[in-house]
Amino acid sequence: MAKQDLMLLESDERIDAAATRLSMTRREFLQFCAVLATTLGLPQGADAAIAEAVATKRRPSVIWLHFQECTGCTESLLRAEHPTLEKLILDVISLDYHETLFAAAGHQIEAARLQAMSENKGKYLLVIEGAIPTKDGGIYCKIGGKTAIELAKECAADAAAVIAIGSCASWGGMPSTDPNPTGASSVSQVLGKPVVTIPGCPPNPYNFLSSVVNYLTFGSLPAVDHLGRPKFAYSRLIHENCERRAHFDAGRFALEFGDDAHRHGFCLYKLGCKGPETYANCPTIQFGDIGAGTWPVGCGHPCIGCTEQGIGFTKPIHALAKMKNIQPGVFLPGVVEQKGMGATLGSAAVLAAVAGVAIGAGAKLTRNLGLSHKAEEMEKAKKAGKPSNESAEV
Ligand code: FSX
Ligand code: SF4
Ligand code: F3S
Repeated sequence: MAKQDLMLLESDERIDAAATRLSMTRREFLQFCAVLATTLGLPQGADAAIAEAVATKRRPSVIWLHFQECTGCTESLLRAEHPTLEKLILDVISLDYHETLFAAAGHQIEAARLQAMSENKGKYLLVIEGAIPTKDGGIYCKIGGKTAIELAKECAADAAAVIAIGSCASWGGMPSTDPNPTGASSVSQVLGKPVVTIPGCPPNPYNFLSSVVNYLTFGSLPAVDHLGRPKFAYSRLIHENCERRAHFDAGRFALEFGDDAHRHGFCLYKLGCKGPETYANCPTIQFGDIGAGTWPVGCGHPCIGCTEQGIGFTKPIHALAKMKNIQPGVFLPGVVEQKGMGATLGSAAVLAAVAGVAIGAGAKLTRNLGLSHKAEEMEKAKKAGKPSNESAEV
């Protein structure tokens, strides 16, 4: 659709009705559709298609199962500061089974699940929150007398698509942490086939909403990477879009929580930030709808890599991240000598990277992180009045 189509929809009664249903003005509703289209990385015109789909299409039935987890995924959907998000999610899907949100319990809720599954055979979306314990026949998580393994397989059999929401369902997450006493496994391991995964502990609710809106509008879930993660949300390292990246490039690091550098908003790499090895859109999409800076690094805490298997809940919080991509940010900061030797050394490495010797520069950058650390140690020693005859070189 062309751009003016979205404007034409402004006078469409169906859009008015959808906006009223969502307690939004028509303009807010259309803006929201434009934001979703942008989030999904869709071409021009997709905003109009999304608006029409949300306003007119039959909402897909969703069966939502809970296994080994903390219910944070559901909480993050429902506890958005801005009430619209939760409303939207519950408006674009027909939530036909959800253990924590349903007033019904026991036989009633089991009957609701079976009814929704048979009425929407082959068409419903199955969303699984939580890991699946597989040790000892799966006895560590049972609902209505059935193990999580049995329930997942039964519900997946006639589903149009399966979404594993949260890191627990995506790759085992926190319950699978060593020594993994219950054999907590991912949905795809248990089903023996790939599923769409939306990792994060909790995941960003917009990534779920955008995936479902994609399904509603185009009849399929968004394109995914080799781990089943929607590419629109997980194709960039956190480090690539981090608001503190300029400090990283200039070698300005916080060394302790609460030190001057930390209070100045410098890079958290040396406090163990896993942004350089974690794929997610946290810095761009942020959390909670309450303005800039509302994501872990924005709030002053290093990223723990909660979306990334092998990093979150696995690698110690203070361990340094591996540099997966040494490309510098587009906007290089000016190098300020008074920021200390670390600044000069780190920045020199970045300049080497710009020069295009990718592998060599990568090695150099990593080496220089060490050197800048050395330089900081030397500065500390100098301040403490201890003699040091070491010289740092690039
Ligand atoms: Fe909790 Fe969800 Fe973490 Fe897991 O999110 S927020 S433990 S990813 O399954 O409820
Ligand atoms: Fe941001 Fe962390 Fe990268 Fe520093 S290391 S720029 S805090 S993502
Ligand atoms: Fe998780 Fe890191 Fe984002 S801790 S929420 S992946 S910033």
